[in-house]
Amino acid sequence: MLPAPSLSPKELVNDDVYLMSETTQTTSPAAAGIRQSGSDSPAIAEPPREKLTKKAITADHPTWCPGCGDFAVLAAFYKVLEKRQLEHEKIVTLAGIGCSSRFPYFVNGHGAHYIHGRAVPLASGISLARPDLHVFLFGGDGDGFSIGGNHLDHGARKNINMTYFIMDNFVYGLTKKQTSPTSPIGFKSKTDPSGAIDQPVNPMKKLIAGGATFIARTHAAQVNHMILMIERAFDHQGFSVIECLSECVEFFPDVFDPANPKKGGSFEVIQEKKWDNTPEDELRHDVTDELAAYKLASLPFPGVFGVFYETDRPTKNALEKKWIEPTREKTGNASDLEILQKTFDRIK
Ligand SMILES: Cc1ncc(C[n+]2csc(CCOP(=O)(O)OP(=O)(O)O)c2C)c(N)n1
Ligand code: SF4
Ligand SMILES: [Mg+2]
Repeated sequence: MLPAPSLSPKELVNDDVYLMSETTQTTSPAAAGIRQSGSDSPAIAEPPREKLTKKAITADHPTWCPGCGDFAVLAAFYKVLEKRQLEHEKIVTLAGIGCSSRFPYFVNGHGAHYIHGRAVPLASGISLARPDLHVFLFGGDGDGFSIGGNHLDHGARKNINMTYFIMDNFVYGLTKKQTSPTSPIGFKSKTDPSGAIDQPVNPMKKLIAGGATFIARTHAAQVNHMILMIERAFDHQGFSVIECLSECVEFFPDVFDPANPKKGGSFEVIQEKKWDNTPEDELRHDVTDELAAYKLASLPFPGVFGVFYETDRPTKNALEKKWIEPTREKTGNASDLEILQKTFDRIK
């Protein structure tokens, strides 16, 4: 189990106090926590590299509306790449379709803007084929919980290695204000002119039930907290998901103010167990307790923020590797191309 966060609650709610730790400002892949290639290729000595800066990570200028919550998410992601020195060729940034799904355009690295709702299958293929890459997936509530809801469940139960960051704005932003699966009852939109009548999805409950092995919740107005959640998700082996309340200022303004202290709300952070045998610890949250996570997920809006659930379960990546390697040996360690060629030759 990973250690509990080392930032104090004050640090977590104050965007201005985040400082990069001295120990993490390094270009060494091992020290930076970069997953090493799962292949057996001999290590090639790499020349020393320049420190990765925000400038090098930045690609196109974001095209979101001024004030959109997604800008803060991008800034938090840049910070993590910079802090962990995650080189361009070691990451892949993927997305479906939506305003939030424009994300890969703005990150200098491998990336793809894919079909609406189909980003999890794409990410799954990349994750399984390229264990040396860290797969980051970004998208919206519509992409993740509506059209892609089924894929989300299967990525979760298979525990495929990736970090999925869902920018939940309770609306379809790109297509200009339709009810989304997380829109609250009564929300007036182009699809529900007299107010939504359907019970919304509870993302945390869906993810717990689906079998995701790391589940967290954050808010785009809390940059330090977002950074911490992304890092925790990145360090987790398996299907890690973060739901982030990210305001659509155009089509659902102010909806997340109740969780924003700068707008009179309250941002309540989950206090995780420290296992220090103190009476206070009895009240803290055990992230490995699925039922406790479910209870937290049942709290009324705006709920609480932090890690709801985390468990160790073998990833599909690791399980597949166990039979891919002996099978490869049987072919005399032939390359993918050679195996493909042999298959074609057989069916000629
Ligand atoms: C198969 C398919 N169905 C519908 C659409 C239209 N469409 C594009 S984005 C979108 C919803 C976007 O909402 P969300 O995922 O919440 O992202 P946001 O724009 O709010 O960030 C829809 C319905 C599409 N592009 N492809
Ligand atoms: S429409 Fe909403 S979600 Fe889309 S860019 Fe504008 S503010 Fe952001
Ligand atoms: Mg949305």
